[in-house]
Amino acid sequence: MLDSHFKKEEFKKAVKENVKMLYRKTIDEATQQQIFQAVSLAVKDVIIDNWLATQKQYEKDDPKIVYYLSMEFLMGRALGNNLINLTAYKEVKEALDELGFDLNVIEDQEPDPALGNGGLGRLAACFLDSLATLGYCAYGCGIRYHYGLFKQKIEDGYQIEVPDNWLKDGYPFELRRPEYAKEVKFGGYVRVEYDAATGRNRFIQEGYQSVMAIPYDMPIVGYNNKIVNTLRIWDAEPITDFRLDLFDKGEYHKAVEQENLAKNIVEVLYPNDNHYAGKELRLKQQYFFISASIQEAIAKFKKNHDDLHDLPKKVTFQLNDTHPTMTVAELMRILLDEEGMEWEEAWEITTHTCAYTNHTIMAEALEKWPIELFSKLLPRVYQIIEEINRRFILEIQNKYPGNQEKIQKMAIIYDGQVKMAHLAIAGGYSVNGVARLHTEILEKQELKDFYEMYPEKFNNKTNGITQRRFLMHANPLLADWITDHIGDGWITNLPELAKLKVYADDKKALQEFMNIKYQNKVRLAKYIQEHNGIEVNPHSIFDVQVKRLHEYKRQLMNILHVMYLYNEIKAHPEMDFYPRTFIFGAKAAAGYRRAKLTIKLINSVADVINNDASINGKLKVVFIENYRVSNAELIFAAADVSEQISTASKEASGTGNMKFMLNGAPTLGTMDGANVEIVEEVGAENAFIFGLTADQVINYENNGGYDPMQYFNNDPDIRNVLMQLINGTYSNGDFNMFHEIYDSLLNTNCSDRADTYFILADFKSYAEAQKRVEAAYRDSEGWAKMALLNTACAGKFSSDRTIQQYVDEIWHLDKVTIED
Ligand code: AZC
Repeated sequence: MLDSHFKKEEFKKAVKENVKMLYRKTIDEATQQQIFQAVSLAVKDVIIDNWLATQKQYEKDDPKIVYYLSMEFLMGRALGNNLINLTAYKEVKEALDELGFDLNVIEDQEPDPALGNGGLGRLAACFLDSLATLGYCAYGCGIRYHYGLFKQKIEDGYQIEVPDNWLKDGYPFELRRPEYAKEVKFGGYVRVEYDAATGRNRFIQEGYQSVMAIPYDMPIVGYNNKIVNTLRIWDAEPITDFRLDLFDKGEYHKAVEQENLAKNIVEVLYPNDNHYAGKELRLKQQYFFISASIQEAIAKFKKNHDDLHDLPKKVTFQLNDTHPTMTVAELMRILLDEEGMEWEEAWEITTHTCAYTNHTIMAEALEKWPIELFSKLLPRVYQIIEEINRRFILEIQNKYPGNQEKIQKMAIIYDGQVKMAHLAIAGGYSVNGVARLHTEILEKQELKDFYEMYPEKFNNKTNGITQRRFLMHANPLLADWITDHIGDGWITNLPELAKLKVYADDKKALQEFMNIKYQNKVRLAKYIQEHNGIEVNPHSIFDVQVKRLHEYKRQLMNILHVMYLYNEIKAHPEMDFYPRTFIFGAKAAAGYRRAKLTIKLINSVADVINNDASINGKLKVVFIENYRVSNAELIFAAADVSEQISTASKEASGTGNMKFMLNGAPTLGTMDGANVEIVEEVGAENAFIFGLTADQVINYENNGGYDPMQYFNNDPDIRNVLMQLINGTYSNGDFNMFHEIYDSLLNTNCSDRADTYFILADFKSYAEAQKRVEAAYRDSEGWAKMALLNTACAGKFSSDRTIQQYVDEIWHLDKVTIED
């Protein structure tokens, strides 16, 4: 493609024209940022034609639509990805070369849109890519946060959060669509009015404040198929025109409040991953984007269908975790209050249109809103939820007569709280987990009662990632090598990677494969040198853990093990030790104290070890600042070892694990999340598995029987490392600095359970697995084979496969092709 559209000379001309039009400059006067804007505009021009054509085709075919509703879309940069999917990357690179610019440098000018925290938001982004590539009609619906996830700076080893003003230079790929604006109402009260004509009550919200939701559309380019879908993110603006009456009435204060509401609501993304903070503004954000999205979806449906009873045939609302669960109530509100339906028919439509994905079993992530807050902010929606709850409890009583415990455990409103997961399950037709193990735990443990009541709703959809970004764009050397060997079918059919297996014993191929890894390591080493001022040896083992910082992900176990290795090397200087570089990248939620202290610990350990000349550079520790999608791409391509070491049962799936595997890094991990399926695909001999199983962990938890002190007492290595947390080894003699971490493991001083995440229980088994890694790496041919097999067996983990399963088993969408 771009085939017919893309002509190099025309493109160059367009870039020059754009620079002139936008900045009144010639291209040699323009800054790199200005060139980026001009190039993006030229690319957008091509995209817009396809976008229009896609729209036309959808109007003609009237396919079923999925609305992927998500508080988070962690898109990463668009320019490179769009060029890849337009199959114009190489041509544009050449064209820019001829103009004297380096496409990589131009790409680096783009802000990295971080409208998400971690796995959940990045999954949404991969799904959009796959939906467009597979030719399904899909809209991503979210929020246009003015500030994305904070930028991380490290100062004196501590994380500092800096605002991410990603819109400051203007974002060339977005399109403002004021003609689709929607009003969203908050607060006030509900007046009930009897309507004699229909014999029914009408519910009218009065005394409310409202904001205008203004959509911005971003194109989602499918791979080589001319399809361009839409990510629609909503901005908020005050309704000045509507509410001038308030000024007139002298209600100045109210009018200003309303202005502020609009300003605040979309200001910033909450920086929590897997954690519920219960802030009122967050609830406003949720209702804001859901109300706007559902209103728009219904308006669109009504444009070319006249019977809303057909909605489930034409529309699915997929709820990305419980954050968009308001959908259930908002859809009911529209059907009841605006469309005048009876409860039963509205409920029938709603429960066949909504579907829910669960992404975690972490209790602290469960959304439970106090009814006081909820009912004040959303009086009518709350009434509807009360009625849903009343009827749901009747259903429970019907099924389990006299069983009060069931009601207590399953009610949507209980103990003064609205339980969003319960609403999502009761109000939808599908509940899915994100990896096989995770879905099993949901069914047997976390959502057991719901599973027993509605087994038919439950299903698994193991996560996936897009190979277009995480192999083609992230690792062009490997992508080209693969295409040279097995053709380019893998780009849209990842299981074709299995054809690489025939090279597992081919010395030349293995050498080439590892040579590419080496070049990627050199590329990352350069980045680390530039950004951290640390020199790392590209011949050392690159052992990488990059993901959000969370206790359950156990970055702490990793760094404690590094401390242990360092002790070993110091104690046995003669010991044969293969050089290792431990690479970390992680943001901690701004208010997560212990996670931030873990970052400080990693940096402190790095300081001591990296500056100890006596170990001859055998060990290096690097904390990469501001881990995000753009540098992740460099990191995955360069990794030798993929650290996936969460406490078994806690990581719902993980998707970083898949990105490493795809780029030829074996997994060092627990039997958790999708690791289980990774091992199943690649074989246990091509991964390094250790630690307690999910069953063992759950068993300990249910029976309260784990005692970390026994490991501390009986294992001198563990004791030694833990003591170094409180004897100043890594804190210039400050005994207090890391005391909290020490306490958290042994519960000498803290309120929660000791070592909640079983670090001491798994420590020795982890250290032993690390020894196996080292031994395996020494056998360079054996390692090369293992690395290559990881890539060859990654076929299952494409988000194309995941999306096809959602389509076949939940959404039932129609495939669309663009007619020329
Ligand atoms: C994450 C899970 O922690 C991660 O294991 C999974 O791969 C990812 O979702 C995508 O499914 N969950 C979250 O980021 N957040 C919440 C609230 O679950």
